[in-house]
Parts: sequence; C-alpha cells; structure tokens
Amino acid sequence: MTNFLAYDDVTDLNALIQEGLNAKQNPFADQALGHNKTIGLIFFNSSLRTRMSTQKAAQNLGMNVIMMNVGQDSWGLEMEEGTVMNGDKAEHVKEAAAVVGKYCDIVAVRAFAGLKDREQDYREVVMNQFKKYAGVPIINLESATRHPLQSLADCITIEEFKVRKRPKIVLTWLPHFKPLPQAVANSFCEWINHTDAEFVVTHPEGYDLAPEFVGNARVSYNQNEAFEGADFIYGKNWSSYQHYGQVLTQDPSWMVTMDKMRLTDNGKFMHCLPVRRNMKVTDEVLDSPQSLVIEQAANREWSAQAVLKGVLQSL
Ligand code: SN0
Repeated sequence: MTNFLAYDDVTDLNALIQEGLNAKQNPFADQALGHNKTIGLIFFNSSLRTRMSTQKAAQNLGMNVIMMNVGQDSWGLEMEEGTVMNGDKAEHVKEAAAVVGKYCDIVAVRAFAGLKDREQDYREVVMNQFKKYAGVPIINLESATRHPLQSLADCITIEEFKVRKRPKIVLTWLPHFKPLPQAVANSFCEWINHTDAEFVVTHPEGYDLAPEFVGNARVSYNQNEAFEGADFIYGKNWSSYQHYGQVLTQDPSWMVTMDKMRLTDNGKFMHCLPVRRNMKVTDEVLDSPQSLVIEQAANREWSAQAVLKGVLQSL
C-alpha cells in the first residue's frame, strides 16, 4: 500500500481486517519494521481518537512520531495554485508538504470539509496537494469526503461482533444543530458496500449522500422501518449534500432511543465519536451493553496499525 486515501487503496479488505485483528493479538510483533522511520501527523482540525490511536499504532511499529497543528503551531497554508498570497496564508502547500516530506517517511493529514463549496470539497484539494508535493506516502486522517481509518476500524468491529455471516447494517442520520461533514458516512458506505451485508441508509429527505458513495445501498426515509431486524445501527449526523453544508432539520425524533433499538434484532449501536448525548442518542443506549462505541474506538489503534504496516512495507 503506497498511499491510504480511500477504499481504492486497499487491495484485499478481508486481509486488512485480519491484519488489524492480528495486531490486536500481538501489538509488538512488527516493532522492527518502523525502526528509525518517522511519521508526521498533520492536523488542520481537532482530534482525540485519530491523534492518539495513530501515534500509538506508529509506536507499536517502532516508529518516531512528529505532530503538527496547522495554523496554530505552523503557518496557515495556501492550497490553490497560482494565487497572489496577499491574505492570511503565509506558506504554500508546495513548500510545506515538500519540507514535511523531507523530515518524514510517511505523512498523515486531517483536513475536514469546509462545507461551503461542494465542488472544492469533493475535489479533495488538501489530500491531493499533499500527495502531489510531499514525495512520500500519504495517509488520510479524515479528509473532506472520507475517513477511511474509521471505516476500517468499523469493519474490524463488525467482524468481531457479527452473529450471522451476512449481517443487516443500518447507517442512520442523527439530529445535530451544527453542520457536520459527510466524510464518516460517505466512507462507511464505501467500505460496507464492499462487504457481504444487507446495507440500509436511513435519513430525512434532503440528506441523500453523494450517489457515488451510496452505491447499491437501500435508502429509506423511514427510520423505524429501516431498524427492523438490524444487527448493527451505525449513527452519524451529516449536513446536506444537495443543499450543500446546510442543516435542513434538527428533528429530535431521529435520535436513537432504547425504544428504537428494540425494533432491531438485539442490534448493536455504533458511532465514531465524539457523540453528543441525549441529542443524537440517549444515555440509556450509550450506557447499555448494546453500545459498541468504546470497542469501536479501541479498534482505531488496530486499524491504524494495519494500514501503517502496509505502507511501511512499501517503503
Ligand atoms: C467530525 C465529523 O466529521 O463529523 C469528526 C468525526 C470523527 N465530528 C465533529 O466535528 C463533531 C463536532 C460536534 O460539535 O459535535
């Protein structure tokens, strides 16, 4: 694996899931692989799990880790080519990515969607500019349209907890007052569409995700109907794709409650975190044995380790 930006960079999903499970069993088996190798973790946005799990995974593999919060610790970075840089961005990504690539063997980048300009977000400007100029492998730590390390952790978690070969998996929209990116939901669709599952996406009208991510998943505007017989309920809020970046409704009836979980077949609740309690999902659900959110977050370490191992092997 030379880059990890999207599902397309994966050659064998089942093998990658197995790598993650192997790392969980034996975290230090590949300590020599990363010896004297350095990863740079570049953050344009906040992070808890991604930052800590990627650092931990790199250390498990014997790597050195350098972190940078762009715009707080470093200069603001200009992404567009050919601009007159007379604004607040003091450095161009052409130099910044090239320089970071001189210090690091792998560069990992988090840059959320701006949610103002759909065309610009879906062009994946930041990831593509780093890929173009860093000269070393790039790992996506959540970009404008995707969060593949999260999706791999989700696949590992589903593999661990599924009770039938072809589980019913439901991605449900949850209410939120802020416009959030579509990245986690997009990626979840992209990855689950490559697994053997009955996959349903449910959300209010106006919240349809980009068709290239939804693929052949069944879409339902009726959450109760979607939940029936589900093995996994994956909750996430996202802002509208059609009315780009807008909050069209905060309808509290979309919050996941115990009554709704009872429609499932003893289904498990999943969420990438951070989650706002009693707005997106009730305390009762999150604190119940049906909630997998902590196991899911723990698996971020093994998802990152499986990917870093694959990239280190390509160096
Ligand atoms: C991010 C998102 O993409 O939705 C990161 C998820 C891993 N989530 C948020 O920004 C939540 C912010 C909030 O105020 O609830």
